[in-house]
Amino acid sequence: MNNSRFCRGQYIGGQWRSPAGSETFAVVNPATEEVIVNVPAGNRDDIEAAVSAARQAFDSGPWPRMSGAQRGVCLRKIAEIISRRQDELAELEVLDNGKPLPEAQWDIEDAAGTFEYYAELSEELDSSSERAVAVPEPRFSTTVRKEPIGVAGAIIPWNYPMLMASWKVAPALAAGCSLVLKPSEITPLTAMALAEIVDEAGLPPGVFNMVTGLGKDAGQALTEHPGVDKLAFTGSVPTGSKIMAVAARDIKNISLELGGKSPFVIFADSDIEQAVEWIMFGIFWNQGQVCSATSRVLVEESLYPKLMERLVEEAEKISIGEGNQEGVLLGPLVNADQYSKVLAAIERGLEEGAKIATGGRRPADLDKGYYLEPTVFTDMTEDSWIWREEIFGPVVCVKTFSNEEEAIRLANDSRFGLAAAVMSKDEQRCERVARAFRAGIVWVNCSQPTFVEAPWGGYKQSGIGRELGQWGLNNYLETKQITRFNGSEPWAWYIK
Ligand code: TXE
Repeated sequence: MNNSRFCRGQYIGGQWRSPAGSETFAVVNPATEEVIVNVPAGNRDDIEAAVSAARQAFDSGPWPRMSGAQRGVCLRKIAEIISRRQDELAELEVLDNGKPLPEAQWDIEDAAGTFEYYAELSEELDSSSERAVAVPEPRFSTTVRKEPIGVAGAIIPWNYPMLMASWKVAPALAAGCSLVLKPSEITPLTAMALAEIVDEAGLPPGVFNMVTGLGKDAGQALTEHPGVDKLAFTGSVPTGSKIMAVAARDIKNISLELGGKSPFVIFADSDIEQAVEWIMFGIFWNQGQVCSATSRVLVEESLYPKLMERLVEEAEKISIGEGNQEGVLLGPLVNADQYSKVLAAIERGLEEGAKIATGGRRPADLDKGYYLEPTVFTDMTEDSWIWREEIFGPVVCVKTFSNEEEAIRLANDSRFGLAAAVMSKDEQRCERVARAFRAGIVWVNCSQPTFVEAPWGGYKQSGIGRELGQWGLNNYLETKQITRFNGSEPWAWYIK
């Protein structure tokens, strides 16, 4: 692999610029624990340059003034290039994040699909961004316009590097914003490739900028910068909370997509094979490093023994290894920190008295890389740490319930509210439970399917706002009313 392209600096104002400082950080392959490349650690000066380029592009450049259709052409071009480079991008994602190749391929396809979808929404803006609203005074007429919000700062995590970038970059561009993207320092490679792609697509300089760097430096500087109008963040609750506090200082618009501890309620009339399949998809996909992972499984008592037997059997069959090996379904966790965090959570679960039905250890045949067996916990108490907190690994907690009311109570008893799932052959019961869940994303008889057309985001501490669909576009739009006086006489109060 040609690594020198990852060392050339930051993408600012339509070109690769030497970094302001000389600091770098190591990007590590989680399957081998070897350093892939050292990447520039952007600092406050890099962010200053990037925001100022974005500001100029927004305040006086062509992008926000173009028609939605013209912007749509550029977005489609980006989608095309992503599709053309799909194999290379997927391999990069495997190297950087560790996920199995078929999952990475899926992510890259979805990223291209996201740009295509927002190209359409951008085109639609030409006819939908201005509309009249009826006001009761005949001498006045009012129209409401949707306008781009300005310069966006997009801060993204490491679990779906390319896809999370596309969920923010595509709608921001469609709306007419310019932006600065700050990828996670753990997985910056596909964001750098995205800068190459945007460059090839020929966007006006400064519309898209990308700065690699640590959260505490580049991330913090971007959050604090007064030239940023909107912050879009996906990541942990503590970092989201810090960003919200900083944004409060100058009343920046924010959207936050944070963690979860999502429940999956399975009633006794469910098909066991289907239930096991969806449970595994809900917690072992992407090594369980999924914000919406259904990591708390609630099973009706009478189904529990049989379901546990099948779940353990199937979990033990999962092939674990390097993401680029054929047939591998579970790769390594993303880095040493995440690995020790998940191992510590398992330790804590055992100390709390919970039991491991399967997993919980490094696979015997893999002595390098951040590998962990798929892990199933049982017998945890309602107030235990592992039942209540996000682990962000291939670790599922299974608990029983005796009736619908108890299932709903246990499901909703969480500070999070990102996703929730229910399974039963009784459609009416599924509807009742779906409505009772306090969560932004609800799945019935499945777990995890995600569509770019539907809103994505959480209740409670899982975040603020929604990504994807029309809601994702609205994140980057301001609303302006223009009210016109059409009367011939003066307005009334002072001149009689
Ligand atoms: O997240 P952070 P980390 C959860 C998961 C994981 C934990 C920690 O539980 O174990 O978060 O992961 C940038 N100002 N999720 O440490 O810190 C940082 O550089 C501005 C859930 O990676 O939230 C990165 O780009 N930015 C999540 C991004 O924030 C800052 C996905 C996310 O990092 C910053 C990932 C600061 N002060 C982890 N500090 C999900 N919801 O899907 C850090 N950053």
